[in-house]
Amino acid sequence: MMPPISPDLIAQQNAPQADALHDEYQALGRKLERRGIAIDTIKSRVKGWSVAVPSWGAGRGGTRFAKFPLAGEPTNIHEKLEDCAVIQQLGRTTPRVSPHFPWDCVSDYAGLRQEAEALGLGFDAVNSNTFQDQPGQAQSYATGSLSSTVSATRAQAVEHNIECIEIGRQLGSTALTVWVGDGTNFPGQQDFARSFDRYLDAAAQVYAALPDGWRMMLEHKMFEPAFYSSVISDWGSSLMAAQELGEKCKCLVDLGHHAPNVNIEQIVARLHRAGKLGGFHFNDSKYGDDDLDSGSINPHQLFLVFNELAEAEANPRGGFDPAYMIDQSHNVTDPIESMLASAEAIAGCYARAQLVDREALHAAQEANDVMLAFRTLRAAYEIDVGPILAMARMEQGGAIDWLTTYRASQHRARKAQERKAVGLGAGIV
Ligand SMILES: [Mn+2]
Repeated sequence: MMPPISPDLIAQQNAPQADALHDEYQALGRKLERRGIAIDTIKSRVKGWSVAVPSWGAGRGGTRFAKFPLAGEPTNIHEKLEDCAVIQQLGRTTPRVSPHFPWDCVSDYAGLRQEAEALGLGFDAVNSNTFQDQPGQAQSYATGSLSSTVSATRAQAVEHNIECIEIGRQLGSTALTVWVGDGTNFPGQQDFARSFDRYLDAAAQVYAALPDGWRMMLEHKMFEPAFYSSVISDWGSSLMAAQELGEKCKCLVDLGHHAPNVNIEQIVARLHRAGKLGGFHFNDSKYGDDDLDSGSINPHQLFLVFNELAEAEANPRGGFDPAYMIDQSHNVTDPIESMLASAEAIAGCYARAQLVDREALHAAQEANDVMLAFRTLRAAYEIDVGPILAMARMEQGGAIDWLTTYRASQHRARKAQERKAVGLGAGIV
């Protein structure tokens, strides 16, 4: 299968920029060398680091109010894979796609896996969906799903999750991410303890179906669609559930799913301490679960999260293997451009966290030298790692300037001729 973007076009776009990039890379290399850091080592780590993209992120998202479709937007998993391949071709950081069911259902999963492989892609965690009803569904999730008071509804939600595991097995995935919208809108609507019990009982049936080597990741969210209480509302509830369910169950942190101003980097450190840090959903937020592009609002917070991840990696306490995924809603941009920008922002924070002088930081922490500890951390954040990321991309066949190259490819305009128009329905929020 031909890659969606011509490698010749990428090379042609890179050529006039290569000299400047080498110059900037070498200048940054000299700067880092004075701090005792070998730039090529950081570049190698960047090349070895990756983040998954969600299949639903390839389309225009929406808010609760509206969705503005884009001409040439993908309308099925095959077209979504094609766009994800463009993101990977140009950015070289996103080799895996996280599918979502039932939207990505097909009749032949072995064929879908081959199709992805031919595009240079693999599959990451599978995501179940019990937060909305599907046509023809026997039980409604209006009363909740895994925590519903209706036993037939809980059974249906369990069955759907087990079906997702089976699909994931065929796709080469090794993780199931479970987010439930279960909760209440009124005080007194449900009993907090009994709804948690019901959730745990149903989740245990899903857990029991996990194949060897699989993980089940619980994604907490404070509010929305339930606005008074959510069953798995925060990292405390998530941790309690993961500890009760067992070794294969971990907690997943979506950056937009917390109360405003919560110290997310500390949550990361706590979950790692408990051996329950399963993975991340990256996005950014100004007010709530805004699902804005990663690093677009608060890049410093993203850096601080990666600083904790670097600490965790250096001190694995029996295991460190978090699953990284972008989880955003692209309402006003081309999703390919947004995911390329986000992947670059996330990889940039990963790279900066590698530049922290950990020995100096730990020494300053032990000596209670507050300003030195702060300055040591901040010094890494202030370094422009752009040349490292661009060099890593170019050496792997990606684009130095992914935005200009993507636009020069006319990919979206070509797809607008080939693909059927997308409907005006509300997006996934
Ligand atoms: Mn998420």
